[in-house]
Amino acid sequence: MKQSNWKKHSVLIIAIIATWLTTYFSYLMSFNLKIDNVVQQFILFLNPLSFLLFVYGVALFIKTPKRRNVYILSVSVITSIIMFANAVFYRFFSDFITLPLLFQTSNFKDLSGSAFANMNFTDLFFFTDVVIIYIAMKWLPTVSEQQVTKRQHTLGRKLYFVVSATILMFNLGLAEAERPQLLSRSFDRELLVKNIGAYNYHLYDVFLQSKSHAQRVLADGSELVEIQNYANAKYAEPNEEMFGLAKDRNVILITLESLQTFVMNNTMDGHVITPFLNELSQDKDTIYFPNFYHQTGLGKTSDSEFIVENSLYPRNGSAVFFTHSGNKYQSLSSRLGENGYATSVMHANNRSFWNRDIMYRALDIDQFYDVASYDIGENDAVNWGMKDIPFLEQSAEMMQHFQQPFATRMILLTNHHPFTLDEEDMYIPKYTSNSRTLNNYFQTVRYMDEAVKLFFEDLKEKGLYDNSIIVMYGDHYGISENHNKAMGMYLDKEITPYDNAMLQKVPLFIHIPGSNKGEVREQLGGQLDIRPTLLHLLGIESRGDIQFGQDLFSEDYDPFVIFRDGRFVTPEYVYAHEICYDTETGEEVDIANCETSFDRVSEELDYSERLINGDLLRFKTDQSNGENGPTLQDGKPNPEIRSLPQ
Ligand code: GP9
Ligand code: MN
Repeated sequence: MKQSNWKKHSVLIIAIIATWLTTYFSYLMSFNLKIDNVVQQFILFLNPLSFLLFVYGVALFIKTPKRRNVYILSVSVITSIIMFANAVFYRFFSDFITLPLLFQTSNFKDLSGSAFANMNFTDLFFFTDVVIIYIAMKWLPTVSEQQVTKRQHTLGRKLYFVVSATILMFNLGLAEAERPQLLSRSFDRELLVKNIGAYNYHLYDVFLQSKSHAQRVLADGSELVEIQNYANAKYAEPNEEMFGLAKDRNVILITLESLQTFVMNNTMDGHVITPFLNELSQDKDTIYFPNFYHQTGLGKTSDSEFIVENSLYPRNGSAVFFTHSGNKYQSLSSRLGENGYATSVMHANNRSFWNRDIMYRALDIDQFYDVASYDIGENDAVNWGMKDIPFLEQSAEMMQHFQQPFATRMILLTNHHPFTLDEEDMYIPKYTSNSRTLNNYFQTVRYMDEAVKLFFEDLKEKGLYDNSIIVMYGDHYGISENHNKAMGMYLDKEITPYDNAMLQKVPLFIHIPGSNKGEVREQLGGQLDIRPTLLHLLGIESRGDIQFGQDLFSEDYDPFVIFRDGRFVTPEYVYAHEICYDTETGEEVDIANCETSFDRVSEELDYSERLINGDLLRFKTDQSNGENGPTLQDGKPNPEIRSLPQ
């Protein structure tokens, strides 16, 4: 290009460089990306460039300088917003935004509290490029069109796009060398962003989402056979001693919001954090699982509900409660319903939040006691809504009038980010670290512990205790990786990816009054195991159901926990952030030890994903369970789905 041509495009060049650098520094500032070597650092630096060259390059086709500037400025604003939104999102979810979430606007109102708590003044940094470009436009002289001939124009443009494409190829080549199978194992969004960049990742996400939409349209029953075979092979026979142990009892399944196992049997500045749960974990009637993991993804609480109901993995990169509430499922609730249980969910939030009202129909839940079923007095709400103590108190009240046997899932709310609490509910002081989130967390956990204790007393008083089985589990982490520093201070160690994986442990309590089966069971387990375990305790067969979890009490139980993001834990190894660790010691070991399990992990996650994306359960005809099993056939809506109260 001639001198004049450089001049003519100086705004464009400045724009590309400014956005490129702003993006790169945004990566460094906002995301906790694990970079191991110089090549990875270089890929990270390079990865925004190809996309920016293409998207800014469109300006070369715009003739009028004024319009061209408007276009360039718009691109810079949009890219800045993308990075800014991702950064805010990341602080809460430790993950990157995916397309379906952007369309979940009905949640934005409720999420905004958390979102605002996650914004800083320094976030203006994301718009640095916009300012630079604007100044460049004001100060640099506009060069007229005539100085360059048409031929030079076309040649220059061609060269520009050839260079852009070459950079893209170079980037992909480097990424593939660094991380083989990058695109086929795309459940790890961090890897994608690290290697192909945030913008290309979003494009790829659009492609994936459209593909999953097409999958449903194109799916037929034949795929189901393979998946059914896999599930059948994985089925673990119930343990004779445990099968039917809680037969005909009421089921009370409590979601302990954001509760992680690290607070159990632990103290904070000398204060016991979970006195009641500690005691319960040692109770003669409680089987407590300290090595049990959540397997949720972006859908968090709703994902945990999905897992417990279906023993399937939630969706990759979106909340299945939103994307697949029209599917056919063979849920825990429908199984219990067939066996004479009155099923319900109790949760003092709007019924439409997380699309619950719609999804609960698909899950065949009889009743949803939402916020409208509760009387929320002046001091009864904090943070996201009704406090756990009055919620559980009023729920126990309602339960007395339930038709028995009943199976109800209760979802707590107070121990939710940003973990705010009224003064009078603080049983212990705050922690002191650089993370307000962690500082508050201990207090809200302590409050929840108190709420559960009072609830147990209430159940006893109301005569509901002896004839029930009470299962409680933590739904997902409360403290994201964003708080590693503060966590490190609390745990008195530097937090590695191994520790982060270990921190995904959530407690599971199976409390069967009068059973005398209490023990602390060290075996591994994950949320997908809850469905088969519970069904078998109630004496309900689950053979033939398509589920990927196993009965935790089965002699054939295979301890292998797969996280939704592809990390996994076995009794020997933990795989996290592309590193293989020894489960016992947390020491790094040769990656080959973990590599042998890669196929298994991909296969299982892929089966689950295909089952959901293709809505394959609509093709299931249930032979194995005889009269017990529902007959799901041709994808027509089930006429017997009971409607939820308005
Ligand atoms: C809100 C509750 C919290 O209804 O389920 O959801 P979460 O943010 O934990 O997914
Ligand atoms: Mn939750």
